Parts: sequence; C-alpha cells; structure tokens
Amino acid sequence: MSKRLTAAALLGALAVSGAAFAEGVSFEAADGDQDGYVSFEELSAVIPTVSEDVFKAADSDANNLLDQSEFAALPL
Ligand SMILES: [Ca+2]
Ligand SMILES: [Ca+2]
Repeated sequence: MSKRLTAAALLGALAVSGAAFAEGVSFEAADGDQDGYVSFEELSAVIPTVSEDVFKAADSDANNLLDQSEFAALPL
C-alpha cells in the first residue's frame, strides 16, 4: 500500500518535471496528430495568439516542426 503510493507520487513528480509546457499547454496536448512534433498549425490551434515569428524562433533546426525541446524553448 505505502509502496504503491510512493511509486504513484514519484510518477506524478516525474510527469510534472519532465513534461514540456508552453503557455500552460503541454506538448502532448499541442501535438494534435500525435506524430511527436508540433507544427505551427497545431500550435496556433491551442495558442491562438502565437505568431509565426515566435514559432520560427523556437524551431532551432528550421524544419517547420517543434520537437519537445524546441517546444519547451518557446518564449511564451
Ligand atoms: Ca503533430
Ligand atoms: Ca524543429
């Protein structure tokens, strides 16, 4: 029982610290088609105020898709 609770608490802590968030939106929530990348269309669907300039600035390898680390670097 207590061991199970500890594991659950640990998983919860990992989920919080390991997840990428931008503007309160998680990477998983922004990646609408679940392909592991967030396009500008997907990003603007969850954050309507985001500009393409911001997207391109975060897209450090310029492939027009944000991976998790690029998403986490969004200056939002
Ligand atoms: Ca996607
Ligand atoms: Ca990229």
